[in-house]
Amino acid sequence: MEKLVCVFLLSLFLCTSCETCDGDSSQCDGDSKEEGCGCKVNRDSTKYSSNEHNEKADEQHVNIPSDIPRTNEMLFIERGTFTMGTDEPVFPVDGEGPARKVTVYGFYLDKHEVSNAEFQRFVAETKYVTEAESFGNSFCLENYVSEEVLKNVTQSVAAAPWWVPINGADWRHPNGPDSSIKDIMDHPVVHVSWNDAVKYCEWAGKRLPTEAEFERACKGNLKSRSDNFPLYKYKRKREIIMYCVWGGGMIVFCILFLMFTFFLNIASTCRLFPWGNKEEPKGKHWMNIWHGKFPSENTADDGYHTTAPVTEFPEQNIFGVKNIIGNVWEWTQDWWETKFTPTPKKNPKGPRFGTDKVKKGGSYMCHKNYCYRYRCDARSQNTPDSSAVNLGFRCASDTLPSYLNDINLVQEEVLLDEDNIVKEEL
Ligand SMILES: [Ca+2]
Ligand SMILES: [Ca+2]
Repeated sequence: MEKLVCVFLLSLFLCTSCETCDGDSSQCDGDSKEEGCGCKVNRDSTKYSSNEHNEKADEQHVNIPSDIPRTNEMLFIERGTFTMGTDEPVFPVDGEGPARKVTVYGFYLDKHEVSNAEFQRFVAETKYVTEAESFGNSFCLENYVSEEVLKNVTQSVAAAPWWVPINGADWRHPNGPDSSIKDIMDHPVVHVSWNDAVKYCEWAGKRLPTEAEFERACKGNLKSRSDNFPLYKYKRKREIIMYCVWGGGMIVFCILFLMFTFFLNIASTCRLFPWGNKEEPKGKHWMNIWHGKFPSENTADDGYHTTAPVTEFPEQNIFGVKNIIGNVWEWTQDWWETKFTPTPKKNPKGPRFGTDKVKKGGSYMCHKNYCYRYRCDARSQNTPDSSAVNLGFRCASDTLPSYLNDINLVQEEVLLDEDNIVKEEL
């Protein structure tokens, strides 16, 4: 009997531990959307003329150091059906759920976020002027703007005073007019609007990924627990434990049931991140987020206070993507909506119209206690002309642009069998 009690208690412990992968939603206020993950830009400033900006751009041209390799290669993301969204949303108001089966056709996706160096090539060739440059301002995080520049700031976001509109902040000056990208050419370009990102992708012979494509690439063939055990989504472990307490004579059955569900899901429980559920598997950092107490303390445990090079951190899943979670938020094609149904869909492209565009992946400003959106299911939005110091993008394409044939590290065949998928899980 003692052994039986031990097994029962062990099962309860294991199941309770497993619940931690749901995320501690109680620490994250779903109403904090406007406060932490971005802010809408009031684009009512007068635009500079293109000529004026081209002259400024020429003056401020930044050479690309010769030791910075190209980071424009693309990965092949094979056709597949995956679970988009979740039935256990941390922020229900964001439209993180419900979970639904979505089939995405095969496509190519940039392995990296678009870097300053890559964007510099685009601007040098096209003389393109970003919207932040045209409007003359963009949003920065107060912590990294110089005192000199902050003296002239008269506005902030009431609900998020650390967001400040800075005149002269743009992709060449990420933290205000007295900052530079000279030493961070391999970091992701920021202060690019959705409209800017579309222009870059067109120039590169690519396009922005749909939200479904982004999430497919993020989840990397890892399965949701409801894939392996559909009953789970209706009978959560916490509920099962309550049945056991009330069941009395059903204890033996419950023990067997709990053990069965645990072992069935041990290799594929819930999927918060591209690599699995642990934020720092094996004690290592796999992404660039905020460590410390936001916004007052940034311990940079992952090595970076703000952006990191687009090549930094391990490939985040079997597809080989880097920083698809963390570093900077990334624009997608889709217009924003929050009402979804569980109906399976094929290659969804979002609503036809809208006011905001979807961004995915979270940024270096995200913390679990604040804007816990560095998860594959998480999503947020901004108007297409918005820009900020933590918002960038990467491109997708239906076919591989011919100029990439020689340098692309395409994964023509992705390991699909379950054994290999399990090996990749952490
Ligand atoms: Ca960091
Ligand atoms: Ca990212």
